[in-house]
Amino acid sequence: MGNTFYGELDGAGLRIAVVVSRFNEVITSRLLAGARSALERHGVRDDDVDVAWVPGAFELPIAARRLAESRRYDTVVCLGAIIRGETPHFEYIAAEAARGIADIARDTGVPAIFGVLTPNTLEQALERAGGKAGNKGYDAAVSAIEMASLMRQLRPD
Ligand code: INI
Repeated sequence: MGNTFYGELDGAGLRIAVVVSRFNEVITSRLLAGARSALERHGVRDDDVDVAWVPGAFELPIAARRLAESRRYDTVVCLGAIIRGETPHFEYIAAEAARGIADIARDTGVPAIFGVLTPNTLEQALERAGGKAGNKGYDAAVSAIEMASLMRQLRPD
């Protein structure tokens, strides 16, 4: 029987970058608070968490890529909120954010976590940012810890 690898939810020693968009800040600040809470709860030191703010979700990939390429972080968490009702170009922004973030992980090998809400309404966004549907920022940070741990185990050396 071969090995089975899985990431552990122990954040001790991990260095994490969070990129968060200012657009819909009432939502994204709650996602960030959720992410910080998850990181703290899982043992990531506050000094090991760097945060970069960008104007909107469209700009998440370029900042996240710079951080990933720095090799200073085990993982980069991207947080944003694109609300369908607010923008006719919802699809363009959402698609670019998703593709851009996926490309970072593929191109750099650093896990880039998609913590971007794409709800139909502000109410739905609030539900997912600390409301009755939980906090997707918290969930994104937990995924980041799991992936960082897994990637450490899967190192070629
Ligand atoms: N950016 C978001 O993060 N969410 C949105 O809902 C949104 N809307 O509604 O337009 C949005 N637009 C800004 C966009 O991300 C860029 O910052 C802007 O187009 C400049 O490139």
